[in-house]
Amino acid sequence: MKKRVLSTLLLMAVGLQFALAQRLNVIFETDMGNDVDDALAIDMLYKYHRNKKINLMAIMLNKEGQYPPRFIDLLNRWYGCKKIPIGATTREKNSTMSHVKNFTEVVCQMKDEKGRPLYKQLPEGKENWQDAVMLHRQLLAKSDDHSVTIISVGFSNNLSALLASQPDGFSPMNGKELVAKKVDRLVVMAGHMENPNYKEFNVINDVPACQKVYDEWPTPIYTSPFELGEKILYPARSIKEDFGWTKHHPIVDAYKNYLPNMEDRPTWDLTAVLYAIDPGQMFSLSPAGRIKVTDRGCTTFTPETTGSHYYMYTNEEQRKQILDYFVNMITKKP
Ligand SMILES: [Ca+2]
Repeated sequence: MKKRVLSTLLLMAVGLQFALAQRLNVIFETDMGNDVDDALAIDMLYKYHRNKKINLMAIMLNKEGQYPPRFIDLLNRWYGCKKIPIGATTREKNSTMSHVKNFTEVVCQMKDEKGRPLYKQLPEGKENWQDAVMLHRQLLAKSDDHSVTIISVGFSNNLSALLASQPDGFSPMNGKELVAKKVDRLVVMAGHMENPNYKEFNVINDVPACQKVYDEWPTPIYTSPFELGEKILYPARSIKEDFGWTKHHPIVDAYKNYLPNMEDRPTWDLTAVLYAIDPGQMFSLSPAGRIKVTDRGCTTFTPETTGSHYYMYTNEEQRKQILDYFVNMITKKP
């Protein structure tokens, strides 16, 4: 009898290890606060994490200010994922949107009928986030080789600084060596592959950093360009009608604050998350090639058999499938 219990336990342990090994390790880089597609995208990540499809190792802010990381802390608590570490950029005022009061601040400051914070969060004045580049290095150093997927849906400042980082207490490798050894691939929302004159927001907010990442990143890069997410609109109708199961929802509040007139919104950042984690047959992929970022912030793709850059595109059928997937997932309870 004892033997049987032991062998059952052993089988369970092996099964658990297998399940853990199957989980995709993900680090998320976001400019949360500039547009609400980051908020919709992170809803998906929390659900993948809670369903054990991924191990969300960290959430990194490449947008400056205290409210973007404060908002992530609030979301971590709301989704029951308090242990996910938060990294923040140390760079000051790096984006064209720095001056705008954005939904991260608004949602953090929402109050209930008794004047208390509507959503549980870190007390004012406290910080539980750390330097994003240090956190990247710390997490990569202890990861298995080629086991980490980085999804970047904002600016490239943190990733560029990671590449430039030097050996430290976490690893004797420099940033580029560390990425080459530990990262499997980078999935990015950036640029425009159909219009070589288009200055895409994520690119132009830090052109030198974006150039450095596309020129020097030592693993394959998969890019979801502007025109992909632009053609798949998240329906505001869903935000208005599909969340009756909860009185308060921080992503719904973020959406309403960002788009008070309740327009539909392109799904740029969501497409990068979906491609990285559960693409199915919903995307088509370019041949191998090389993406270059011009000094003006435009992007070009040149096919090259030895290239390590790819970009995604979709047909109408795929776009329908992707939109159904997004609405179905985002409207579900976590
Ligand atoms: Ca974004």
